Amino acid sequence: MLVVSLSPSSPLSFLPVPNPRPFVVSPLRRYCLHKHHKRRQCRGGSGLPLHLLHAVARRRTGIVIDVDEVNDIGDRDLPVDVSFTRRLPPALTLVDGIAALRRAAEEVKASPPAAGSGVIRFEVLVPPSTKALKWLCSQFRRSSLFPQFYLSRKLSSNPSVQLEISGVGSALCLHGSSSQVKDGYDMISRYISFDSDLMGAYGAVGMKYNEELSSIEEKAGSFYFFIPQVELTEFVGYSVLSSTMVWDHFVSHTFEDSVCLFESCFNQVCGSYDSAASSCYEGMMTNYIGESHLLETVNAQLVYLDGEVLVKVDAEISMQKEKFLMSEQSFIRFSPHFLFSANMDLRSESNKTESSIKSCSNINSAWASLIVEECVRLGFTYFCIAPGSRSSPLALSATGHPLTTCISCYDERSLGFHALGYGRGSRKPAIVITSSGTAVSNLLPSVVEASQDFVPVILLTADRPPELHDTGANQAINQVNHFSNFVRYFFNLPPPGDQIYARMVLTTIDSAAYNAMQAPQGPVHINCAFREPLDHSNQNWSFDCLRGLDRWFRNDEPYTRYLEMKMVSAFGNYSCSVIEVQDIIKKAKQGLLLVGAIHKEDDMWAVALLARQLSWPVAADILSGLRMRKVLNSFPGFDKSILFIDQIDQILLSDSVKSWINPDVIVQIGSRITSKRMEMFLESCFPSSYILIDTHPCRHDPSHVVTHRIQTSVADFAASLCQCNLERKTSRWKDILMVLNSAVSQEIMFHVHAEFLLTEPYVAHVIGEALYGDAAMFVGNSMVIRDLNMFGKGWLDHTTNGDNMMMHNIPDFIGATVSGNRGASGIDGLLSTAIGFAVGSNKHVCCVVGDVSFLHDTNGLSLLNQRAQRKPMTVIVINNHGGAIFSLLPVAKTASPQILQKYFYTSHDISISKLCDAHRVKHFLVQTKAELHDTLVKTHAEHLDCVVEVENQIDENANFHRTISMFVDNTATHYLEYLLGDLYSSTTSDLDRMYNTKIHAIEYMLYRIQLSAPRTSGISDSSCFHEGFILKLRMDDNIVGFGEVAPIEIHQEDIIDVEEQLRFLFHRVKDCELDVVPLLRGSFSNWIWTSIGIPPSSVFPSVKCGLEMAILNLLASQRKCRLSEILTGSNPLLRDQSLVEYNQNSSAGIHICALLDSDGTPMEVALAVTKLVDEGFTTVKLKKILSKISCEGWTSCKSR
Ligand SMILES: Cc1ncc(C[n+]2csc(CCOP(=O)(O)OP(=O)(O)O)c2C)c(N)n1
Repeated sequence: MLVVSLSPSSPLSFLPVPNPRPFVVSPLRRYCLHKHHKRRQCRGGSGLPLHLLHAVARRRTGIVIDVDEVNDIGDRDLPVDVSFTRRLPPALTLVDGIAALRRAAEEVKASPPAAGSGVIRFEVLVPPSTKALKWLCSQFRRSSLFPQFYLSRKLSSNPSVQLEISGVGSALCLHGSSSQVKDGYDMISRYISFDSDLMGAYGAVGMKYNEELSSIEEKAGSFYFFIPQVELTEFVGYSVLSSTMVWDHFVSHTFEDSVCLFESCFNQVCGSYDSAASSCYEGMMTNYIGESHLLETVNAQLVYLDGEVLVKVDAEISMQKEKFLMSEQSFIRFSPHFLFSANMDLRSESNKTESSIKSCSNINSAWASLIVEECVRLGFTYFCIAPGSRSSPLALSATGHPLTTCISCYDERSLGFHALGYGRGSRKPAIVITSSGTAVSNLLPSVVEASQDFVPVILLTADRPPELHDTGANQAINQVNHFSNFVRYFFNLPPPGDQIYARMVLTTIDSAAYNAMQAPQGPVHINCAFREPLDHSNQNWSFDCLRGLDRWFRNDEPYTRYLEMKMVSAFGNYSCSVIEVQDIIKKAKQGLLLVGAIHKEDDMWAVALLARQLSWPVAADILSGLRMRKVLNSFPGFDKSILFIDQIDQILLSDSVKSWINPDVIVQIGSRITSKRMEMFLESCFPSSYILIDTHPCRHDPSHVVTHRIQTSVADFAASLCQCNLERKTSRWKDILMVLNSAVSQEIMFHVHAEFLLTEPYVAHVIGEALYGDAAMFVGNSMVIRDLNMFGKGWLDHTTNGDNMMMHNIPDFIGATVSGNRGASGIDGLLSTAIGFAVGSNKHVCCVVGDVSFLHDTNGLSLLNQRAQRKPMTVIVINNHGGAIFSLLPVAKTASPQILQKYFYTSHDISISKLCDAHRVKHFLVQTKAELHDTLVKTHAEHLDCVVEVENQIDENANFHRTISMFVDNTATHYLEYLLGDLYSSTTSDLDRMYNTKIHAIEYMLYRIQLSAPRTSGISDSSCFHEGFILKLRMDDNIVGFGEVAPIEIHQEDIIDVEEQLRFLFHRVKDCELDVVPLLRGSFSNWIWTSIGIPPSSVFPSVKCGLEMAILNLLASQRKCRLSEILTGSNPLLRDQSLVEYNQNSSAGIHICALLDSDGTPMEVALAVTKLVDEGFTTVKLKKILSKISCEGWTSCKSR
């Protein structure tokens, strides 16, 4: 039995549990528990007298039902009268989300429901940086709203997903003891709405909580559950904020009461939440808990119930904790001073810093400890340490601090890149510690990359003291301003001495950190000279130098905090120049949204909302995270709300498209663009306005085309546009772009899949299949990033589908981070950067690099071997045995093969497998498509760090790239010509009309034709007739098109089944829009899927064929042209010659089809064909008798 009680007058008592489960807590957490057990003054965390807080807390409780006191349940176990959940549109920020919930509640308040009982729930998707624990700690420190809780639990998918939820307030509370357990659960289920997967109740079973006494006691059968007023549920890529209003006349809690409660709750929730706050959770937890008593126990673990769980427990009489969804970690605060937690990672006591600094054996060690502690307080806890003697004080302090994570590497160049990668992933700096001399110089490549691409890194380089400089002393070089203007800040710390106030050390770190994090972010360098002793040898020093640090010793915060004063205009208006930009955007006729490299998930979130708002076509760069977006909805076409022109780079291969596109306004988010073709296009297209948005102030405008430069976040920019009511315009230009994108995408897909060999474009095309859950990509330079930009595509996350609780209301897609070293685009340090990125982002990283790049950084393999605090990663090396990129550059046409091989490709036959072996890193070699797939599945399943080597050849790769480019160029040119051709240019809105064309009615008629001889393909009978259906489609404007549905036995089609399917299609096809594009190039199946909404494979071939024919005939009648023109475009003069040939070789000239028996000699057949051609037949189909692969009649021969 566990009994804990707490009242203002009695200290917390904690009696041992009879069969205690082992605590899953680290020594640190045990220590923290000990600290909080100390008796405190009877004051709440906010400093208010305790009794007052008690009173406030109780006033704000919603419905409370003590099940033990309910004698007669009656029909209270029936569902409430009204129960619904409304999902509001996604919000740009958490503040917007809160405002949206408030507005929704206001609406309900304005027209209150008449029902006597009900549950109304609102949910809003908020940006991914809104984290449950952070929200709780930063929001509710001074709140008098209780209970406040946090829980996390692993979902059982593979790999498991962590679900984190926190919440405040109680809309409903139900508690009771064993005798009434069943009825109690029935009563909870009364309130749980089944139309919301997220709705749940939280609490404890086997625990009796007494609110009056603030005590909790272990008691079998007891339960305490509450439905929170507001909760935040965190998912991969987004979070959901929800509010719940419950009223019930049975317990005299009216709708007005629930509104009152809601309002008082939201007044508190509106506090600020700084998503960018870099301080670590541990620090936040300490502040949040403040002076309260904390009880840590696994027995009082939170459990939670959703609708599904309730159904299961409902039938049970005796309740056990195991039957519920248990949290792995939980935390609940019932009052300002009564809280308990299970398995939480809480912060150590303060005051410890003072003693640890004062116990330093010498001043070097004291300064090093101050530096490390200040970094930790700033939230920078990742230390990358290179070996060296002069840096010993720093290395010893960093490794000795309880909250740091350290990694080492003998190669400073790799280490520097690793720190860069960490900064890329976490958007906060890693700290690099090196010795003096060339150890420092080796950091230059990574410093250059960090500087060019605005990645924060803090370099602490050890140095000799001044008296050893310029004297020929060993390993002493000039390290002052070593990185010149590649760093944002440099400071040369004097050698430590107790005559200097230690505060100076702290302000130096704070200043460096500020400069690293302030736009433009980047690397900062502090050179730290040390005299001996460099180890822990004793050497007296005076504590006088610590004067002024009392406040710092007492708290957990950095010495100097740099605060931002946000200027808010008195009228909430934007400046004239911003209004000017809004105006330009409003008036744009052909606006294009270009998304360059962006790094934060919140920015991807904001861009998606911005794109929806603008309704412009979106061209997303591979580094935007939106190109290889994670598709959450498995129904293709569901993300139609945004028109992604993913194939823009390839579409621009066509000169005619390039000169046609002509956007009048371009808005570019994120200043870096990968595609050179795109850059060249931007250079030549001269839009009237080119608006660039990025957080840094630098001139990133290589083509010198930017007319408006706005230094702001995407969210702020999108918010400014929210105000100007953009109208959703449809335009012919946009539609054509969509068509071109779809056609080129089909063309690419065809080529990469049709090629038997495992090609590099194929790898880029399917690599998304290797991603899952919260995966991210790191892409190398050279061909890899270009291939991904050309052939990469979104991916469907299979892992979260089954277990994602919100399948019905999830967004269509979310951004998936793709990172790369594009600041200076070096092929050095890529592996090390990728590993750092995996640590910093805490994601499953898939890294793809070329072989030369890989060889450039094999020392990075030593970092791969240290699995400290990171998820497993897959490194894919595209081994074409040299630098393939040069084979596609002009030099490949002029230089001799020998020169190319040796001085450009740097061809090699180095064994990647043996290099991996040497570092004990798992290696797989793949040579075929099947092997690639199998290996990716295997590495995923086994959670391994591994290198997957994809074998390839430079020349084959170059040829395949050229082939695809040629076909894509032709396709884009052909389609543009087709869409702009005579047929569509006669009136202004032909294309629009095309989209407005709907099937008005569908009819069919059975036909039966007498045959002169039995069918050659008949299996079951030798009947002399052929039967099928004539399909008639009619448009709104009474234009009709006919098709023939001719069931064929070898397709296992039966006339009755076919008729049944036709009848079914009657309803589905009516009112379907005739989007002409998917009908072409064999993509009729797409039309069936996206427009009719049924899987194409379930449609009989004869029905598919007849339907396609009827639609094509319909379109031909509508456009008063021949069927061939519908298929091939109208104006052959505009056509590229190779395209003409290509089309002539396929089916460009189909006029009439003829079917010919081929049972004669080849000569006889040839003569018969010649005769038919002379008669005007352009397409003749040969009937192959022996193999019985025959089609009955002409309906099937025109299908392409
Ligand atoms: C540090 C550095 N050195 C040289 C280059 C020039 N360079 C660009 S791509 C490339 C070849 C890369 O070969 P690989 O990594 O195998 O990729 P692939 O070209 O085969 O895709 C070289 C040497 C560079 N970008 N950075």
